[in-house]
This record gives sequence, structure tokens and C-alpha cells, in this order.
Amino acid sequence: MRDCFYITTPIYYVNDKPHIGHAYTSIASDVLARYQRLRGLSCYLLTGTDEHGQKVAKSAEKAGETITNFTDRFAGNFLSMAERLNISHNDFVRTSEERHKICAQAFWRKLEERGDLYDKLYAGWYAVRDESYYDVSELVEGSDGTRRAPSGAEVEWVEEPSIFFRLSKYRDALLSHYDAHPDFILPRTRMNEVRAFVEGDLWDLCVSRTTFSWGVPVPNRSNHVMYVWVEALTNYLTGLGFPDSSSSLFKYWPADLHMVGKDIVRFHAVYWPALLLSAGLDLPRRIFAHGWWTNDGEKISKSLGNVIDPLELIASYGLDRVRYFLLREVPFGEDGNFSHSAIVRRSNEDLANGLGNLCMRVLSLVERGWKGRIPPCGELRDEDRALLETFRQAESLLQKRIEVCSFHLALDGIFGCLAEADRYITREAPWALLKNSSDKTRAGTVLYVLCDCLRMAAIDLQCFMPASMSQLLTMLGVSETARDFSSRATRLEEGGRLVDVQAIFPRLEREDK
Ligand code: ME8
Repeated sequence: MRDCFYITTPIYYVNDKPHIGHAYTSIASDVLARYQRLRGLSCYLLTGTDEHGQKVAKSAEKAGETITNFTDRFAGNFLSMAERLNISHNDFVRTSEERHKICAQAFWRKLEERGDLYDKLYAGWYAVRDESYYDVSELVEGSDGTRRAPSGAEVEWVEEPSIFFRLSKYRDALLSHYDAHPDFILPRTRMNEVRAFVEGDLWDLCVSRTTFSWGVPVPNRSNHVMYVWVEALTNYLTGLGFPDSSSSLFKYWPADLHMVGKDIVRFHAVYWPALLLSAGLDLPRRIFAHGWWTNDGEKISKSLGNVIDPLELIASYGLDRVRYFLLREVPFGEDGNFSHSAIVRRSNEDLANGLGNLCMRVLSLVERGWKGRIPPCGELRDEDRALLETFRQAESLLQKRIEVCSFHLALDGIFGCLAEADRYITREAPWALLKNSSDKTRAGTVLYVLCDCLRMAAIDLQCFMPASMSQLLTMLGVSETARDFSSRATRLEEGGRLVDVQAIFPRLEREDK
């Protein structure tokens, strides 16, 4: 078994500011990366920005800025978004960097050596917003009666001398790969969509442009720049030092997971594997295409003025509430609707009333009865053992759920255990036991059990809410070296000192926002 793991986010276009959708993909990828590291794997997480192509060039022109100024500014926004979201990326690739140009051109040469590239005039439809070619059969009629891409983007007729990639040659190889790896694309419903596309008329793909120059030049072909998607996909190799085969990072290839939104599944599940087959490189192990966020039921778009800024959300609610909400509210893979009232409700019900309240009840009793030291664990009764067992066994379920990106179920499982702990504390009523000195040993045992359960829950929740769970583990006196999954099976030290106990996740009052 490999002891390393490689996860990528899409590289985001720098034509605009980051919004909640970008934050969502990055947070989900980060949760997985942190989870794998807590399991002891060396996990590499790559993110970055997609800076070439017509869409970015046009946006810079519209803003009246030089392309370099414009891309520097927006790439800076994406980098700072990653930092503000506490994304634990190992590298951030900008496609305007020299190392990316070297990688993309080396990759291109491999396709050329394989004899998979040929010259032809492209005459067809193109959507700049999607940076995507469409066959006429795919176009739909927009509400204004014009021809549109299935995404709703405007399309234009393009005719230009181009270079094509023999995508059709890889049709059978792709289909057999999907057959042999039914979980190559998750959720499985997306696999059906991809398969239908490949089984249909799989045309060769146009991979160079000659009507503008903002891109990576095609080697030895003046006037041609690479089609932005072909070049952008190679960022996943740039991040590992390709084409330098001696790069110590190349051990991470192939990617274990390309995390993407459902809008770009075709590029990752059809074009990218075909290109990799041509280049003689291993295929990624999995592509997960998550769903789409809307705002109060409406598509998020700049023209509707309803773009949700993740930095504003963090400022209003705090980062970990936002991270929790995004992954708990909607089954990962399905579409979801954002509303301020929903985030307040989730935060109050689960984090304030659930986890926060339980922590405060337990820790304040420990402070009161044992001067802030973890009480000794007396003889365990069946009910104590049952609760501890519930938490111990939760780990394998968590693993199964996280490995298929079922974040909502993973969280649901952990909060189910916490609800069990809540019922236990109500039943055992340690506050009542504490009133009677002869019951103090029993009260201590109950609180010990609860502290140990909180420790396990906090370990499990670290990948979702790293800062607040690190704070909780510190409060419980768990050392920094005992917070990974291998330490989960140990026990909390009796007599250990609680540190700096304070309320986590106080209630939010703004239900009306
Ligand atoms: O497509 N809901 O970049 P991009 C959920 N540069 N996720 C959303 C979303 C929404 N409303 N809006 C955006 C590109 N996303 C290319 C990628 S990769 C080699 C090149 C997320 O800036 C989602 O992950 O348009 C989607 O796939 C991605 O942002 C698109 O970002």
C-alpha cells in the first residue's frame, strides 16, 4: 500500500474574486488532506490559479489593466482565500509561472511523439465563459432565443487554424477504464453522464488557438498557444515537478483524487485521462464531482448581484462554523442552497447546543469538582462501557464515509455519538452526584468517560474544524503528539490538567440575517 496520497483542487480562473463555490471545493479537499495526514499518510494537497485563455484576457482588458497586473491581483486574492480558509495546501501553482510552461510544453511533446496531434481548421462553436468547444448538437436555446451552451454561456462561431488531439482514438480505452474502475468518477450518477458522452460521437479535440496569444506557446509552432484546458490540466503535474523525473515529489503521482465541481467533470474524466494515456502516464485514481451552491434558491452570478463572499462569511460567523456548515448542510455530490438563516440554525443546533454545550457542562464540572484535573476513572458500569464503545467504533465508519467523500454522513455519525453522550450525561446527572460526597467517585467516573469521548470526537472533527478542535484538545490537556488516529485508541490521562477552558461556539443571535 502507498504511504502517500495526492489531492488536487481545480485551479481557479483569475477573472474574478473567489466566491463560496471556490471556497467549498477547497475546504472539502482540505478536509480530506487533513484526514489522510491524521491517519499517518504523507498527503500532498495542490491548489492554484488558471491564468491563461480568452476569458482572463478579456476580463483584464475590460478592467483596463495589463494582464500581468490583473492576474497578479486576482491570484493574490485566491492565495489569501486559501490562507483565510485554513487550507493546508503544500503548493499553489499559478499557470503563468515558468515551471508550468516547462511542464505543459514537455507534456505536449509527449502527445506529439505519440503521433496524437495533427493540423486542421477548427470551424465550430466556442463558449469563452466555459473556455469550451461545443458540438452544435449540444447547444440549447436560451431564454432570449439565442444559441447557448448547456451551461447557459454565450457561444460564438470560431474558425481558426488549429492543432487537434486524437481523442477518438482513446474511446475504447476510456470505456474499459470506466468498466474496470466503477468508482473512478463519483458520485456514480456522474459516471453515467460521462459514459454517455464517450459512447456518443467522441470527436477529436481542438487543442491549440491562433486568434489570441495569452497562453503557453505550442513548442516549435509560432502563432499557436495551447488550448487553455489542456495546459491547465497539466498543473497537476507541474505541482510535482514534471518533467523532472528525479523530482522527489513525483512519488505522489498518480493523483488519488481530483476534487472538482460538476461543471468540469468532462475535462477531468474524459479529456484528462485520454491525454494522460497518450502521454504514457498513469491515470488518477478518482475524480469526485460535487454539486452546485445556489443563493436563496437562485443561481449565483455576478449579474444577479448575489455572489457570496467567503471572507464576509468568515467575518460574520467564524471560519469553523462556515467549514462545518458547508460540509454538513448538503449531501456532498448534491446541489445545495445557501442562506444565512440556515448557517445560523446549523451553528446553533449542532455546534452551540450540541457540542459546545456538552463541553461546557463536562469541563465546568471537572473544574468545580476536581480543580481542573481529569478525574480518576473508577469502576466502569455497562452504560459507561457502552458509550465508550460507541465512540471507539465510530472511527471505522468515519473512515468509510470520508473515503467516499460522504462528509455530511461522516459529520452526522460523529454528532450522533455526541447526542448519545448528551443523553448519558442527562441520565447520569453528575451534577447531582457531586452534591453528595459519597457519590463523588461515581461522578468522577462519569465525567472521565465523557472527557474521553470528547477527546475522540475532537480528534475526528479536527479535519473539519481544525482551529476549534485543536482548542478543545488543548483544553482537555491532550498533547500535540497525541491527536492523530493512532492515538485515538489510547486513553485520556487521569489527573491531567485542563487548560484555558472557555466556551466554544457560543450561540449566534442573528436568525433574521
Ligand atoms: O473551471 N457551487 O475554474 P473556475 C459549487 N479554471 N462549486 C462551485 C460553484 C458553485 N456555485 N462555482 C464554482 C475552472 N465552483 C477552471 C478549472 S482545473 C484544471 C481548471 C467551484 O474558477 C467548483 O469546484 O470556474 C468548480 O468546478 C470550480 O469552482 C470552477 O472554478
